[in-house]
Amino acid sequence: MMKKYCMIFTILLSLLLLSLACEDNPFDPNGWSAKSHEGFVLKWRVQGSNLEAELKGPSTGWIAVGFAGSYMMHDSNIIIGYVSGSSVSIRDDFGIDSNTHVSDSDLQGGEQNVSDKSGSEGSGTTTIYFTIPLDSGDLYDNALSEGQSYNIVFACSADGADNFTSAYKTITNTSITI
Ligand SMILES: [Ca+2]
Ligand SMILES: [Ca+2]
Repeated sequence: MMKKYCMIFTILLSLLLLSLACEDNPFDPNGWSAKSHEGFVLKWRVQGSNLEAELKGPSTGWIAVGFAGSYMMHDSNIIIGYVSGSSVSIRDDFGIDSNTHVSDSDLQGGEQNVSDKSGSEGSGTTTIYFTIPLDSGDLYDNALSEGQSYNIVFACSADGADNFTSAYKTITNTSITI
């Protein structure tokens, strides 16, 4: 009997260690995965042909995540947002070089493809929620496929920079599997 309990305990412990070892969290019952990196936390899940996302970053100014670019912001589909009082502003951008992002609306043929926008501000942090198509067809959004790994950029401004234009304070690359 004791041996049986030992075995169950060992299996449970192994499962726990296995789940801790995975950078994403495949055991979330609602299908959410998460990535923490240098003060940023990105949560995401595929819903039909869309990607639902929540981004928390270490600034009360703007925060941003860029999907499937090359180095830093370059060629990334960037979603940037800030919260000012009760107003939440979130924009669909594109990284035209490693540290410059432009609204898709200002690029030829580009358009805004971010929906279900909301957000909140905490002590030293901002959180934004949004939905983007996995494949918008826009040249300035990068098509994503479930199960594939992508380069990700996280960036944020200094505290209080409630706009889309201030310089970044932090920028960092990582990767996720959609
Ligand atoms: Ca777009
Ligand atoms: Ca874009």
